Amino acid sequence: MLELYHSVNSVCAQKVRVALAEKGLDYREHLMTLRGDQFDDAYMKLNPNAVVPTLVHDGRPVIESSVILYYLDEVFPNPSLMPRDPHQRAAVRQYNKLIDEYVHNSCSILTFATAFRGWLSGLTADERTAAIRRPGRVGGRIASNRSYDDIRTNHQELGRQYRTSPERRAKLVGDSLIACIR
Ligand SMILES: N[C@@H](CCC(=O)N[C@@H](CS)C(=O)NCC(=O)O)C(=O)O
Repeated sequence: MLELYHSVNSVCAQKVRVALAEKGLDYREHLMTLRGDQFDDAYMKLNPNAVVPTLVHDGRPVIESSVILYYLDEVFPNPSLMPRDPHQRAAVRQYNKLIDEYVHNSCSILTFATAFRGWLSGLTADERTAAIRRPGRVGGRIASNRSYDDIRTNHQELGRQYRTSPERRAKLVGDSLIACIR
């Protein structure tokens, strides 16, 4: 059985929902609010990073959205989400690596703050700190001027790779795509 811990707005979770839809796989949903439930002990046993998504397959967790995509493609190979050509497969991994290692990290604090702005602005400073639970990480990123430069640089690089690659269709969708997100 497949189970997916996810949240509606999370782009990382949307990636996995697209893959599941594309492969026509049924799964049990665990919809998270990300307003503290990501820190529940039971959830952190599945995903020690306290983020979504987490896929659980026959009781065994798989974390990290890109790793989950590769896992699903290996375990449920039809239809394949990867191109057949090894060079194009390498291009898919390279594109994902850029997103995982740079793009997401540089913008995650801002996107989290934007998505939860309404909720966060209604809390006191102490409540906000308790809710975020990672004051060091969040505060450090916000205080750093590099954050804004990182976001700009990484997104420019993402756009450059996407625009200049002859395999750009393959990078995003492999040889076929009809996904419908639910
Ligand atoms: N590298 C991770 C990132 C996951 C991630 O940051 N998820 C966000 C939503 S897009 C989250 O759960 N945030 C909750 C939090 O930071 O407390 C992945 O690709 O799965």
